[in-house]
Amino acid sequence: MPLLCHGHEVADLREAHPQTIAAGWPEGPSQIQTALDAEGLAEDALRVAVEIHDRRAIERLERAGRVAAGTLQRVGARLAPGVTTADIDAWVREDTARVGGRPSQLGYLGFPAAVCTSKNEVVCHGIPRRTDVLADSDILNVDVTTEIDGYHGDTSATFFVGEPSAAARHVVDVARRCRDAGVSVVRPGARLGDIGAAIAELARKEGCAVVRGYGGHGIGRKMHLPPHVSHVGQRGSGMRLRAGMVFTIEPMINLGDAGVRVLSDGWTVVTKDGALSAQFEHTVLVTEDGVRVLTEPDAAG
Ligand SMILES: [Co+2]
Repeated sequence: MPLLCHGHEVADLREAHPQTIAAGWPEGPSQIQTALDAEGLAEDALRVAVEIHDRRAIERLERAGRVAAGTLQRVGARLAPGVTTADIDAWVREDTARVGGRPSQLGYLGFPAAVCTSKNEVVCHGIPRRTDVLADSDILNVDVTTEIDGYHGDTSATFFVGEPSAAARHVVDVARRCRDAGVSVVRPGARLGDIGAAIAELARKEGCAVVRGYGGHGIGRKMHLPPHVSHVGQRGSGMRLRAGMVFTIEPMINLGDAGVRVLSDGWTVVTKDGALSAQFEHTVLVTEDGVRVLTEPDAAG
C-alpha cells in the first residue's frame, strides 16, 4: 500500500479506507482528504487523519474565526480593575449570542463556563468566578472559541489590567512573538515540528520556558481535532503541512520554569513555581502559497 508507506503524504481517505467513507457524504466536507501521520505521533502507534478542508468548509472556518476574534477584541477592551472573570464569562455569552454563535467551550468535557480566563500564574483553562476580581497590574489570558454554522474558531490573547510590571510586559511580549514565530513558518511542505522549533528557539533566546503538556490542535466541525501541534517541536520532523489544513498555534510561555500542575478543580493549570505565564492563540489555514490567520482581530466584525 503506497499510501500507508508514505505516511506524510496527503491521500484521498477513500483510497485508504474505502469501506468507511460514503460516496456522497452530503453534509460533510465533499472532499474527505487527509494526511496520514505515521511519524508525528509514533508513540500512539496510530496513523492520524487530518482533514483537508474544501472551499465551502474554509469559508465557514473563516467566518467562525472572524466571529471569535471579534468577541475576544470586544471583551478585551472592557477589562479593567474591579471586573470579575464571571463578568467576562457573561460578556462572552452575550456577545457570542448576539452574533449568532455558541461558545464551544461551554460544557465541553464538563467545562462549566463559556470562556477560559487565566490570570497571572494560571497557564490555561482558568474557570471564571465571581470571586476572581481583576486588579491593577494583573495579566489575564482570555480564550474564546466560537461555533457558528457548524464550524469552530479559536483564539486567545493575554491582556494587561492597568499598568503591567516589566516582568509581565516581557512574558506577554515573548508569548505574542512566539505565537507569531510559529505562524510565520506555516506553508505547504513545511513540517509540523517546524512550528514548535520556531517557538522554542525564540522563547529560549528570551529567557522564557515553553509549556510542554498542552498544544495547538486541528479545528473544524469539532473544536479539537488532530493534529496535535507541539510548541516544542523539532525542525524537519512530523507531518508535512498541506493546503487546506486548519489548526491552532497557542504557545503558553512561562517566565520561570516550564513545570505546571493542575489544581483540585480538575481544570486550572498553574505554573509550579508560581511565576507568570502568558499565551496567545490564532487559528490558521495552510494556503496554496503560505498561511492565512483566520482569527486576526483587524478582520473582526
Ligand atoms: Co485552542
